[in-house]
Amino acid sequence: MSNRVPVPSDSGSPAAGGLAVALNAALQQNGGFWFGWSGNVSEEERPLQVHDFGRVSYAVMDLTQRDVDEYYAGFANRALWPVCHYRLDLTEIASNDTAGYFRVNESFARRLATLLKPDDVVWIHDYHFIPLAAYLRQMGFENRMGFFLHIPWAPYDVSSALPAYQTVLSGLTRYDLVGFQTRRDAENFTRCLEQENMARKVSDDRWEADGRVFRVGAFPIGIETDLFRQEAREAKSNSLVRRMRVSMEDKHLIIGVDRLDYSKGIRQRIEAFSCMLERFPQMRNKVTFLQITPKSRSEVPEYLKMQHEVAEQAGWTNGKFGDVDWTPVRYINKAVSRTSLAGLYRSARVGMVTPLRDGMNLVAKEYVASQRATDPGVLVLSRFAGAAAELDSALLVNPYDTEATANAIVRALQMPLEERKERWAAMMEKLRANTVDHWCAAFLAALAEEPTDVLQPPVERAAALDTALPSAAAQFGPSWTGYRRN
Ligand code: GDG
Repeated sequence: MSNRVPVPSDSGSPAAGGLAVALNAALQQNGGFWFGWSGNVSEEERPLQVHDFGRVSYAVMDLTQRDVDEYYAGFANRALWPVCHYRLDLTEIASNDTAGYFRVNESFARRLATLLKPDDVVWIHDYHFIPLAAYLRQMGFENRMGFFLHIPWAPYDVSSALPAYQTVLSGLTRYDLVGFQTRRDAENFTRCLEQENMARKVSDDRWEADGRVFRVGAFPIGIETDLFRQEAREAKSNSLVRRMRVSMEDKHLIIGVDRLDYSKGIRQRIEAFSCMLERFPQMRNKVTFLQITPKSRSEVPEYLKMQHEVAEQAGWTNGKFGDVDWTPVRYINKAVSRTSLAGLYRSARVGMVTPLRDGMNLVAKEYVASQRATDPGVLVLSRFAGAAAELDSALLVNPYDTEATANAIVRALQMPLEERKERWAAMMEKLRANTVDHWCAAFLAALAEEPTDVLQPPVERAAALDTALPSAAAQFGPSWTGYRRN
């Protein structure tokens, strides 16, 4: 289950993108449902729309405008997203949104309940659906249920700023397996449990809450490494890649690819590029920075604001350093095809992946996978991306430190071939050992393992979730008419 469902087109071909492909493959193997929001808004309650392709059924439901405003644009993207990315300054708390989040989760749970068979395994993805298992458990479902968080989990002092924090946290204890991208996220989460006295450790990765044992682990997501390499190799003939190469003349290409999101540090990255041009004048007219940034979540005001900020930073750099025959920053707001992307990565001497905070960051992995073994480019990677735990042979930077990032760009541009090859080979080894298929299989295998632990009587602790959930509904529920954001 995921918020968006990649329903294949009538041709039956699965949606592109590593995650969709991996999950489709796992589902095709075992047969099953992929359930979530259709992406459509409808004011009447319409039946589930089910599309069958092979052994997989894609079941989607519409949401009302109010649902979308409160659950998706509201609680998920204005509270959970910023808090999980350590941005309390951008967090907006509105009781209507909180109520909407739980209401919509309950409604998804009710719909899912009509599909569930007793031996079904349920795998729920991402921050939109944290309390889903709690609702299903309340309805009496004892199926194996796993949850994977694609974004970071912040330390206690940050996480606890979430509205309905305890209810959200205890909702996660209702799964059999809770997966995070990195050890750091998993530890942040278990420390939150300890701090709230909500669960006790049974063994290395097993915890107990209210008589149920659940597992917590790190499952770093991967990409389709070989396929991406192949796509990059074949992109030689791609017309967009060719046009780009011709227009570059003999300059080096630096590339950045991100959804337009404040967590990705795009403005700070362009600033570091500017700083590099300022401090190293010999680099002027020798490099071009291409930033590909499809717009996202434009319905959230903070995203509109940053669209302007990034555009302004790019314009400022071009105005200051550009010349009649050289545009230092090429900033585009549209998406390009996956093949073009792979080809552009391969053409770039430097890949800049400098988020201020990121669960994993697949662009870092895609950039590395796309490189030529004989002449690989250099990855400049933020220490605050989950990918840094695996890709520690990249040039790791603190994206808040503009001058240090500028120095890293120069170091990357001047790095001798031997060092580039060594660093790249070390990273490729990791990417081959942990593809998206491995990730999928590892999570599902861990989820299938039944706990064998013999439990001691539970220790006394804060209110059990079964009582906390209805009270959350009452506290934030429809009868609540308090503060409403304009
Ligand atoms: C979340 C977490 C975690 C981007 N522009 C284009 C394009 N893309 C593709 C990239 C990459 C994907 O979008 C972005 O993935 P990321 O991992 O970088 O970031 P999020 O979207 O924030 O994803 C993240 C991820 O979930 C998976 O668990 O790694 O930390 O935030 O695949 O290539 N693709 C095409 N054209 C574009 O213009 N075709």
